[in-house]
Amino acid sequence: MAKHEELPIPIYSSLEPVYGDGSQLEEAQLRFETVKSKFLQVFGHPPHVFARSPGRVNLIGEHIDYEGYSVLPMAIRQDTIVAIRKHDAGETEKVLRIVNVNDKYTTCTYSADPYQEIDLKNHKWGHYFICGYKGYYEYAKSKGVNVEEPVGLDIVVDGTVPTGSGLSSSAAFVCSSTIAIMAAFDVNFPKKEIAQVTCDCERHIGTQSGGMDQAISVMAKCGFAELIDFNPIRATDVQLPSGGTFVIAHSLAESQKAVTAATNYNNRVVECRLAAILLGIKLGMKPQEAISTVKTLSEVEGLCVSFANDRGSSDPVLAVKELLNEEPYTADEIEKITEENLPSVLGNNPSSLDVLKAAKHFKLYQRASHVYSEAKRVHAFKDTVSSDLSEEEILKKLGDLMNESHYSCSVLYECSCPELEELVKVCRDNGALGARLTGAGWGGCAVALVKENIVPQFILNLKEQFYQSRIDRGVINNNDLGLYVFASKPSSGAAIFKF
Ligand code: NG1
Repeated sequence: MAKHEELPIPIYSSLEPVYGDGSQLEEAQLRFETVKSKFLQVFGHPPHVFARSPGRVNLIGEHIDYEGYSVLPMAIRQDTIVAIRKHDAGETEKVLRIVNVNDKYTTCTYSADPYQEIDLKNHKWGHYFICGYKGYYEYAKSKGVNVEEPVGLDIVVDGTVPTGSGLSSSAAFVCSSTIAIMAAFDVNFPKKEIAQVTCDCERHIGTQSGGMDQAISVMAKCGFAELIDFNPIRATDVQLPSGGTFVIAHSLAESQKAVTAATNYNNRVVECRLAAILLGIKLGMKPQEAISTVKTLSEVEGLCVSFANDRGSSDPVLAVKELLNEEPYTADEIEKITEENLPSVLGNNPSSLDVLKAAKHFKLYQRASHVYSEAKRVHAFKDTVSSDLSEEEILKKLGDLMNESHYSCSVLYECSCPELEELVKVCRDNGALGARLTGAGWGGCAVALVKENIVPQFILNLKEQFYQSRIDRGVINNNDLGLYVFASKPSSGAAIFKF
């Protein structure tokens, strides 16, 4: 039998295989009806096909996917639905018109040119669809698919993954867009290839992202979290202990990843790259060789481990501690070691140049320590789940690992914020076995591991101690609380619907 990731995206003619048969199905039926009537109302035709892709919560393994390390997320039920109709070749209007069911997002219109540049200085929600559109053409061409002359596309989108929440609304949108476009052109590919295409094409938005979100959105299986490995992308099922539940809670600080990329997300990618190059040089590589071959910390891990081995340890963090300065580096200090100026070390990549312009200094010691230690925690988490410890002990250990991960994100990687710190503390004070920020951070959600039997009381306490003051101040509406704090079970991955 073909492996799950070798299979193409499933095509269904009813909603049940994805949404089950309970209240979730009713909610989905309503959403699909709304999308369809919006389509008819705006375009005067029904859509040809629908695609959906879920958001995700990352349980452990933060900011290490782009360094080549495995991560451990699960898909959540919130998703993005994209309905699409491909124009006939005879239809004259060669544009892509993207409408959202939510009026907050105004209609975006783009040319049908698949090689258009995305205007990054003028951020629009529709840009994520264009990422998928460009991705489809680039990939289909590379696979020898006859892509023909571009035609117009009509699109309606409906998303329930809260934006800027660290639950990857962006990947849910990029993946559902890419898959809907493929379905409209009547092609389908193995999931692991689509996971790679969608990861590559989301980078058109200007973030140098890793592949975690797209991989889980495309390859998730109902009932399992997944250990995602990279190079090549692979997913291994992880059965979570039944006595624990993951509760997701929004800090209500919105994290605009694409807008803050130069100081936050891409800044960390660049710092990791520089840390890796410096470690490579300190461990015997010629500067030129390190610059041209080392892209990620995982590539110099072997050297760091050998260094540690010689000192009776197997921990790469030992090399970081002994070879990098704890004090932040200036650009000059790094250039003395690389013997080349930083723009050229970073290949004059435009988004890396934006990072250099914005950065005062570079905290290489802290970032590398986080990455190596977080990578270890992911495997410790996976091993704990499959160990023969008692369920009580397993849950306790998973909670401890989550707490350590949060500490590392907050102190070493500095991707937390005051609201997340407060929320994580409230979670722990109310019985969470572990709690941590999830996703890129700088706002967005926390995830807490809570014993199944206290979940309702836990959520009530969070309401009282974190959300009530925000409801009183009008930050959120009392009736919307369920959108901001909820228990989540692992959901299924992307799907195509043809009715
Ligand atoms: P969010 O911002 O939560 O969607 C981002 C990246 C991930 C990963 C995490 C941090 C994208 C699409 N996703 O996730 O690849 O690096 O941050 O672990 O940029």
